[in-house]
Amino acid sequence: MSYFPEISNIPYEGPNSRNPLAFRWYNENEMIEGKTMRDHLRFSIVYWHTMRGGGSDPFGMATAIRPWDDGSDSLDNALRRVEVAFEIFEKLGAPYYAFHDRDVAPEGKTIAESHRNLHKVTESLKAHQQKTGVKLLWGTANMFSNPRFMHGAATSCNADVFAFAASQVKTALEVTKELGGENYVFWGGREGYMTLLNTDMKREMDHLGKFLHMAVDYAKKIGFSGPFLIEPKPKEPTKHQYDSDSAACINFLRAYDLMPYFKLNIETNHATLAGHTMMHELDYAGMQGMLGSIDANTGDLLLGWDTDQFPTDFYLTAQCMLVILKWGGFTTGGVNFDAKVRRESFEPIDLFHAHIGGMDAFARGLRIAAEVRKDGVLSDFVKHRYRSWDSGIGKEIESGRATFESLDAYITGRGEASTNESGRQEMLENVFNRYL
Ligand code: XLS
Ligand code: NI
Ligand code: NI
Repeated sequence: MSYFPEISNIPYEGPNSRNPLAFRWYNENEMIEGKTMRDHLRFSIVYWHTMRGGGSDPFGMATAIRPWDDGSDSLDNALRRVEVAFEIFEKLGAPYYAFHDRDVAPEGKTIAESHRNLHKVTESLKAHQQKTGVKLLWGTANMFSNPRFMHGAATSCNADVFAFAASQVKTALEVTKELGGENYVFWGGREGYMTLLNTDMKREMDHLGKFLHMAVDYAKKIGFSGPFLIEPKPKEPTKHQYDSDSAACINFLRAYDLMPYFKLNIETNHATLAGHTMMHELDYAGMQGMLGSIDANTGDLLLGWDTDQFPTDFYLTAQCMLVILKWGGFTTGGVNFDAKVRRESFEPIDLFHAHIGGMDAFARGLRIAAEVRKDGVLSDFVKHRYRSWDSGIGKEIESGRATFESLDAYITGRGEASTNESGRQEMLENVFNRYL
């Protein structure tokens, strides 16, 4: 049975197509830099927004009442959603999806019942994966919605809540492994604080370090080898989230000896909430070998919260892809659309338009980035800009032979530094625009 009989598999029709249900840029088998577009982009659809988002906001209830969803918390309803989800994944030609435990299966009255529900739905997810070839990019546990997590999960002041979270992640890891998930994500929704007046930050962060080590140990035990990913976000829901940006996460991982097991899952809208560009966050992670995956979306620069909109801006996607390609592209990660349709876009077909737009925006971004790299104008400029480090005094400093005394003698002999050159930002922006 089909839930979208009027929609066929979305075809690639090329840039001149006027068909809103076709790709204009995403041609999955086309080769770019020696790899298919499918393998470069590794698109993934999220269960939480696409299957569970209804458009409710602090001022009103859900607007998107899905015809297949009876609104109940029953297992039957959860299992029906799986059918719908895989029809969407398949018709869009997305090779991956991602979910939280509570997106796919209802929470029970006890934790044992919740685990049973999750295992039950996992059987169906597995069968659908086998039937369609769609794979799991990552699994995660929702440890932020239920009121028990009001003070945090691994960083709660209540040790029982820590234990509850541990049990939840243990099961989520088992399920992710069972489904062949390629990564496991931690987004610390409530891992942070509102006021230091009631918070022992040192103790909370130590607990978080312990928690993640337990996850690493358990993953080893059950043979889950995919990397763990931390998803930085600076605020919302808490005022100070511990995993605030790439630099803070990497510092935390290094301080708690977790570097070998973790990478980052970087989200565009979280980068901008942190006061950074997405490119900065990607480059910072990339230079430390910590770029794992991305949550592709975009924020509204006029609104100061996580609006999770679908990315449509080629300038943004081209710059993202330029940094991602620079650091070697994805291995286990991918372009995961952590994005939701607007509250006003309440019809099921809007889910298709949204994903087609996001996939095309990243496909176009990939094409642009590859052209920029092929011509090499930008990378040549950067290389040339740093040429004073390739020989002479620069080379001596980089190779570790220079000291304050030797540099003092060198510059005293010359009397003044050599003349600076323009950074040419405006010219480079014009060069970049040639490729758009
Ligand atoms: C919320 C986060 C969340 C994670 C998964 O802002 O983006 O959706 O991606 O827990
Ligand atoms: Ni996210
Ligand atoms: Ni987000």
